[in-house]
Amino acid sequence: MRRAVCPGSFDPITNGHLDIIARASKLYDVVYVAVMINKSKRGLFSVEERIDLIREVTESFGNVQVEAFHGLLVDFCKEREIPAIVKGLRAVSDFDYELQMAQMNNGLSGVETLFVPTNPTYSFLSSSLVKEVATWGGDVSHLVPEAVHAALAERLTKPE
Ligand code: COD
Repeated sequence: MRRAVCPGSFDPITNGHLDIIARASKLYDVVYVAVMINKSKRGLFSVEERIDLIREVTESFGNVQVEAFHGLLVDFCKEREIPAIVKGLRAVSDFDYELQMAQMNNGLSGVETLFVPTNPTYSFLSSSLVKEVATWGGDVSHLVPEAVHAALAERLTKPE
């Protein structure tokens, strides 16, 4: 069974993330989506909300498992016998940090990182930009799945 993981914060999942997960799901038998918990960073969506949204938008792929994890990504991989991390690369600016993480993860446990070039339609896209634009009423409907668009509209119009 060929397994890989797509890790991230996914606060919230965007069409850029979804494109990478969809492409990984064609290459591997099982793709884990690991929602890595960072306790020092308060998200717009709770980890449970992010997981529900990711499950909803990846359900049709048929081989994607979504889980939360607190700790090192290499430990997530070790516990599930996952030999490969799949990451999307947007631009040269991503490369420096992604290379450092890939080398560190490989040094820690031997896990390999495979980079998938972003779909050019989404090369500028990040969760933070989506949240910023949506907060000020900009249209992000073409940048996120429908379920995420609805969740953003609800979250950003409700007082905290
Ligand atoms: N197009 C293509 N790919 C994209 C796009 C896009 N528009 N946007 C995001 N991606 C891909 C990238 O591969 C990105 O790395 C991934 O999706 C996740 O993106 P985010 O923004 O949701 O998540 P990040 O960057 O906050 O995630 C960082 C991790 C959580 C993966 C990292 O910090 C981590 O592995 N943490 C766990 C702790 C650990 O092991 N630390 C040591 C690392 S060496």
